[in-house]
Amino acid sequence: MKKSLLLISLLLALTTAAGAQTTPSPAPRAAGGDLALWYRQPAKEWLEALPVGNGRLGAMVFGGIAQEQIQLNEDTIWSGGRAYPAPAGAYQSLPEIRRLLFAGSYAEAEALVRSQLLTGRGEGNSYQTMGDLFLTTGLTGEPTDYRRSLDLETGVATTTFKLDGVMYRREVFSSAPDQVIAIRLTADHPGKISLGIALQRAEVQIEASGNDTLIMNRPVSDDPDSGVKFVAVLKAISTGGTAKADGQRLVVSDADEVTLLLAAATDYNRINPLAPLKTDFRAKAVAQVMAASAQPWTALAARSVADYQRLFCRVDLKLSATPAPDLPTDERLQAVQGGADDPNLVALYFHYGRYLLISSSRPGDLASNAQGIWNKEMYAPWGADYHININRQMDYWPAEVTNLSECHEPFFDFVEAYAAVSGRQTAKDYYGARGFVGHYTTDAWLYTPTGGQPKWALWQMGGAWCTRHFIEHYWFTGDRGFLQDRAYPVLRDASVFLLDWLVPNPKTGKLVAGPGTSPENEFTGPDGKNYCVSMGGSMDQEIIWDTFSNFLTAAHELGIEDDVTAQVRTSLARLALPGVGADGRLLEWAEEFKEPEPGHRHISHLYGLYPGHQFTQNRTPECMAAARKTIDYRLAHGGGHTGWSRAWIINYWARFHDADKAYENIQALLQRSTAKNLFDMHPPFQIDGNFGGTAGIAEMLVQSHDGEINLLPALPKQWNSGSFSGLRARGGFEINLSWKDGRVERAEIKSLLGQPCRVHCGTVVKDFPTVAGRTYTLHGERLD
Ligand code: FUC
Repeated sequence: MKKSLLLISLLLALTTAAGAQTTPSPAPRAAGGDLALWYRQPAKEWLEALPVGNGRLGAMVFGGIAQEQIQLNEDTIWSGGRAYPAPAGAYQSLPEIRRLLFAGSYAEAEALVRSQLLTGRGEGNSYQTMGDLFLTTGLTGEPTDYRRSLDLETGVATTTFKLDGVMYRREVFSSAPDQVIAIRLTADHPGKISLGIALQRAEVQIEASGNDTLIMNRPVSDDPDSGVKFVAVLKAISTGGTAKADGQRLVVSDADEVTLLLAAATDYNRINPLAPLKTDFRAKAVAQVMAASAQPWTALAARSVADYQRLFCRVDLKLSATPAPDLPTDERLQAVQGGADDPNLVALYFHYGRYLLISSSRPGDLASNAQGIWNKEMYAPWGADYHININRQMDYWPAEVTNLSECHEPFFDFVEAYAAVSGRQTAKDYYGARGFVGHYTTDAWLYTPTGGQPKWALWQMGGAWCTRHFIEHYWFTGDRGFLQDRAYPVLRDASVFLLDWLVPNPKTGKLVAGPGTSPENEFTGPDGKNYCVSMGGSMDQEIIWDTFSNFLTAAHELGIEDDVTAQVRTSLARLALPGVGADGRLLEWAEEFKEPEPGHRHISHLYGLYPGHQFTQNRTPECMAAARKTIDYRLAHGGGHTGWSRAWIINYWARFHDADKAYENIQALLQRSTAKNLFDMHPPFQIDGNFGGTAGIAEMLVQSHDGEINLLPALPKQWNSGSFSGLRARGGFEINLSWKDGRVERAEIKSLLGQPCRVHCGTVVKDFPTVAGRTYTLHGERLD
């Protein structure tokens, strides 16, 4: 979109009378099309099934006729469990490794890294399936009027079909208030529901209790590495017909209606996972099922939907003036894969991202893992672990801007526990440093040491990167209690580690991190061989710049001045910053090396562009020009080939205000990296791209990282008319906006904290003071 199309003048109307301008309530929703995924056939494979979740309990619904499969998850069911301490004293080899690296002796340095530093474990444990629920219906024949859908407005997955004159209906949801997965099977004729009900999983015992309950139990063992112990309790409540146990199954015959309620509990201790809970978790699951079964279905559903909508309905988004076509989601995706534009599908993808975050990350739960909470395997790809060299941070990019602050909380809990339970110990034992360290990955056991190949394992910035989420939460919410009790301590802890980790480059005197890597990438050394370990890699320097800056901001806000703030300020001033290469690209390493994989999926050295804010057009135009060349070069060499990589690129282009390129990459995300159920594909399935894509769409519509709120900074022509409500901006603002023919029609900015506001739209900038609770309206007016 040409900037001239956005040339508008903004007339500022200050709300003075109470009630004269009320906070806009969420816009009314169109039922179905715009807010539902739907299909004309059952899922043939897991990546076609539809996910439901309450943050902790997840299910994938297949919608089969003769057999319904519902694959189950509980967010703490992980293999492993033992503490793996960091090999102590590894730091003794650091001076020699650094000396070799500064001298350009990469081969010798990497040999020492392997033998002295990387003696810990790498990844190894996995998030696991809780098993499958199979419902054998005995129905045969081809149904008509088949429809399988997931309504994002309610969080309910529904399957309906007609067979032999009977209309069948199944509904599935995962209730947060009642902590059960609830399934109801009905028909429009009495006595038509007959079912064999079975649970299935490896490594469990399954037993029937009475004629209506199945209990799946992963037994307690003395082996501290034998995984989380759990119990799942399934109760079948039928109306009419008969119900009986048959071995490890339940059999319901000729019922009018059947409701299944499933609860699960585990011995995982969310505060300190290394000390399993001793409580009676079986009793807990039984009590949850009993409490849920005491409620009528309508009440259970209404409670779940109301709770879900409290979060979901805060935001609306329309990217087209016309409603979505009444076509199944897979057919629309296929059309986009064939080159079509479908702005409503992009809006659906955005809503789905929010849905997935609400469904996989509620306060008190474990943070979203590589697959959110949805995984069918006993050993998932990468163990579905907590990779923190991009992936898990990306999961939380949409949390604040799309008004789901609460869903960010599991990540804060996770990072704090990670720092406290093992991150500090590892910093001390491994590196002889203060504070806490995190490497490239961790798991439900909060593992912080590292091991394996240096290319991914030797990277110490994972923990520090996670701390930027804390300051972001403060910027969006203004929560000073959070700043004082949570953000400041964790930023301080990360900063003191970094103070101890930095060393002067003997040639320049500047402070550099290392030995480290640029996540998962390699360079060609002077001897023509490929290496990965160096000093002062650009991403490390940018993360340190960011962490120090964020720490100093937090300290300033709290009025804290002490030795640590003084040291951080001094080190920040001496910090080496990324250079620019002969061809004008931002350098990925401190020196200009040849790159064996010029289209590498990690474009780590643009961290300062997004999620950071070190590089902006206003403050660092030269870095922005270099960053643009970097990204063009990567893309020209095949970059963006994983879903999460593509999603990151969308956010990069949004920060460049380049609507066309951002849009091109949204199309590519849908075309190359999206499954039929709209799950992001690395491949395989990895949920980070869903969340990064959602954040990228928001970033195209509103930005607030550079001291101002920028409205529609990267609006592509394909989204010519539309509206959003409820998006949030840093400084504590909530924004509703409508646009037509590429021009802002009306923007309502609600001030939540009474901070001064600077709004930027096209070439127009307005500054004004605000009062907390008031809404300020901007009317667009054409100048051209
Ligand atoms: C990062 C990426 C991989 C993958 C893994 C889970 O290390 O480099 O592509 O996404 O995380």
